[in-house]
Amino acid sequence: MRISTLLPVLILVTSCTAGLNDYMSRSGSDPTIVAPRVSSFTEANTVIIQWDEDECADEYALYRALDSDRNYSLIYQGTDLSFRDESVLAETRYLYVLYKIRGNSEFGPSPSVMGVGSSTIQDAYEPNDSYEDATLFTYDLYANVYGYKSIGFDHTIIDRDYYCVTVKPHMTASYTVGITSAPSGDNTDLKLQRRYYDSEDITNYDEIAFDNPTSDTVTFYFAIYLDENAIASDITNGGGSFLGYELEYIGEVPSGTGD
Ligand SMILES: [Ca+2]
Repeated sequence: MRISTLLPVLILVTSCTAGLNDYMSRSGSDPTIVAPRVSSFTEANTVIIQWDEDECADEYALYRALDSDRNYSLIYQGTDLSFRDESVLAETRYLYVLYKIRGNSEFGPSPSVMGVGSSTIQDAYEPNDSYEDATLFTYDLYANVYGYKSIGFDHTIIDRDYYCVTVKPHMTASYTVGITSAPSGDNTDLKLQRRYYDSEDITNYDEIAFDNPTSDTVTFYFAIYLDENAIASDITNGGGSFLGYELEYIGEVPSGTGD
């Protein structure tokens, strides 16, 4: 009985205290200038920009520019903590900066972040952007990698797809990475990096072997990504693209018998 009468009072006191703290911190210090976060490839032709709440700010103002001209204009102002930019052109790079508004003062700009309008979206195995998040290869799959660089190369987005394969004791397993639209044996714009090794070029549908001479099943890790030189060769133009590929299992032979 006593507890039930106390509870509403406690809740009221707690919320009042928080409100008072909000007000005091807001008037005491300026908002923090921080770059927003951006994701470009989860929905077609949509860039999503997010930022954290700042108790010292009344509102947020998001500005956007084409990477090609860097003339910023306001696209959102308000109290939300994210904005869906659906008015982007396909295959077009944008820069976003965030300002924070308190009273009549505007604080910013934040460092810029790059977003990309893209009609192609990331593959179904994302996020496999690190060895910890590597996709265990269990069957042939289609995926894609993307890479974009701004003019001046001050912003770079490079997708790296991490995979792992398990190879039985004393066996060598082979895989291919291929671009379906290109002939076998062609150079691709893709790179392969086996964990702990230097990167290597991927030749279209050439076999990539993982040799396990040990008596235990071994898991091999590797990454596939776009060659930086293929993304943008000219610092004054920037550039970027998506490239789809298939990863296939070819077969296995006893370790030491392959060529
Ligand atoms: Ca990918």
